Amino acid sequence: MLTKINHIGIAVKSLDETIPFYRDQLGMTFMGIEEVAEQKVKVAMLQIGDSKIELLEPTADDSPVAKFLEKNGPGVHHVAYETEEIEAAITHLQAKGARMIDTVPRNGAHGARIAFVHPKSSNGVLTELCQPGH
Ligand code: CMX
Repeated sequence: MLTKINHIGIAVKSLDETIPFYRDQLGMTFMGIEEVAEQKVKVAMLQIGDSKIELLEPTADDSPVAKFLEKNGPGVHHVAYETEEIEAAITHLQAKGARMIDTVPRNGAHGARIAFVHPKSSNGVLTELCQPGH
């Protein structure tokens, strides 16, 4: 049902100030920046091998990522698991007792369809299901 970790999301105050660490010091490939207006974030994706890091910068004071930064400061925000069948994955998790924030998938970066499991139901780690747009 879930095939691998698709990416790790990291909340940052500024993409411009953070990208050089991942691109220039760690040597990751910079894949570009996209605004996800619905989520009030700008997202930068970086890749190394088959692994991806998603940097998240809030675009408004009431963005969920702005709230996270206020409370915790910059750091790991979520772990995203890949699936080819997001509706089935949501149904499966609900049947197993998980509390979904999204019972219907919403739009994520790069044409993906995503759904979040509530952090209270996943031991404090915000967990995302992600069906890539391909
Ligand atoms: N990790 C752990 N706990 C988190 C959290 C996170 N990333 N974000 C919020 N929480 C906690 C809060 O601290 C809060 O805890 P308390 O009740 O103890 O205060 C609780 O969860 C509820 O948080 P909230 O922000 O008040 O609640 P909302 O229902 O408004 O939003 C959430 C919850 C997780 C959906 C939202 O904060 C969020 O982060 N949404 C996802 C945004 C995002 O990453 N979008 C980009 C996706 C792009 C992509 O991957 O393609």
